[in-house]
Amino acid sequence: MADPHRTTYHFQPAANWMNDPNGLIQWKGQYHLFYQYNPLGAFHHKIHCGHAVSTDLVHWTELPVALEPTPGGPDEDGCWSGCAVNDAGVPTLIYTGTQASWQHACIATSVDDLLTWQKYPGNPVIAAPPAGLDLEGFRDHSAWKEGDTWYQVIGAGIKGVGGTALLYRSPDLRTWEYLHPLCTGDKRRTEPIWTGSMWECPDFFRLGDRQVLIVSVWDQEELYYPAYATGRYAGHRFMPEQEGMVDLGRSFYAPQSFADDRGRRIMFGWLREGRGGEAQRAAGWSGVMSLPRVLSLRPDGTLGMEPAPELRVLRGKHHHWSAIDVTPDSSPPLEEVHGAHREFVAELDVCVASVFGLRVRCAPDGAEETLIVFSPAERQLRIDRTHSSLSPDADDAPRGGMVDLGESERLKLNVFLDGSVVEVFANGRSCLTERIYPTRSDSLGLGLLARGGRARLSALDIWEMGEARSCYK
Ligand code: DQQ
Repeated sequence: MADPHRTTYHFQPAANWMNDPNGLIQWKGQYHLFYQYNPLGAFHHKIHCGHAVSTDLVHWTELPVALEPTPGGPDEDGCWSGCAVNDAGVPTLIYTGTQASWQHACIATSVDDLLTWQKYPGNPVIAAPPAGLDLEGFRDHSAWKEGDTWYQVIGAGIKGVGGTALLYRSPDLRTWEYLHPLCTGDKRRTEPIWTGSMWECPDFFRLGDRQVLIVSVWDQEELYYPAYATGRYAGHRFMPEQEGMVDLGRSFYAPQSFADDRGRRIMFGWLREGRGGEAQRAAGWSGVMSLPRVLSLRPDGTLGMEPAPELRVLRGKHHHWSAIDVTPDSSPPLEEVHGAHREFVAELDVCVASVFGLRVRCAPDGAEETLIVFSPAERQLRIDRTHSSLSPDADDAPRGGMVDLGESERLKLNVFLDGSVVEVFANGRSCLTERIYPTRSDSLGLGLLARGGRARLSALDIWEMGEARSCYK
């Protein structure tokens, strides 16, 4: 029987462990997705660089592994996260080689349109962190070119201070000179968001008339969430102006973005599991890639995020309702659209209710159900997983945060349900992604809920989603 927790339209390899997206690049019309991958099983170990391609961001073909650790080499214990650049026609990966406790920058190039990769014999190109800094971690790369000069930032933490992105420059991607921290956080500061003691996977890019820095917040061996800052970049220093969460959940992590040939900035993130290691090994797989998110800069300097419109190709049978009233005692029956792989668009018109929500993956007797709920007074969007799974192993922590709606702005939810993934986009700017593991094969029900009053939806659209099965070579 097919594994009900696997996705049918989010990318995931056929089996084994996957984590961060790496080296995202569009090359000769094809989108390339590299990712952290362990071909030996569903656990993080001796990480290789997996590879998949797509012509539409939706249907992916898994290709042979792009990089594997070289015994005795500077990446013998893992080819960790990095980015891809076009070096005057030469595709080049900049990644972190790990060797025991060492983390150092390595590069590899391809002469056959990214299919096979040759490691630079002079690796590592940056053998050690800069002298004089007491650092926690030294890994993950975001590179760009200014004139004839390459720049990159490497994620780290300055002990006792906070996360940092260390700036380097190079004439040729092979010799690098350390400049200074591009930007450093303060681990004691909690507002507007806490950014931990070390930053993984920095991603630094231009968006509109601002520069954006996204980092994944790490602290004492724990992975938290990606945070973003938009601001000014001058004198090779970054001055944040607006800061926020990239996703209000705790599954989406280590995102990376790239510019496509239409000038869009597209981001993918790793959707971490919400169940224990044993369950992951037993399933034979771990990790899912998020849907592609198109980024934009909003007028107030915050980050906008929408699902890539290419995903609409997956929309199958369509169900539409308009002007729906939901009260604590009655809501329209949605039996005909039950399922585990659906897209919803719900537009809230009037909400007198204290809580409005969608119920997904519900068992007929209510033993399992997941709630995606919005409280208008606090403008809080949450996923309530208290009853998502009868399994004691499944993470049931509530997750969520504020969707900062304007005075007369109405909530518009775009929800993607795909096996164990719930990925929510709210009003083109807030995302909330979590993993759920219903145990019962009949936990497929969908519904609406209102508490403490009436809610009216101006429209509800639900699509049965087609499969974007990856092909395997
Ligand atoms: N994953 C990689 C690291 C990175 C971390 C290792 C973030 O390079 O810091 O698999 O999830």
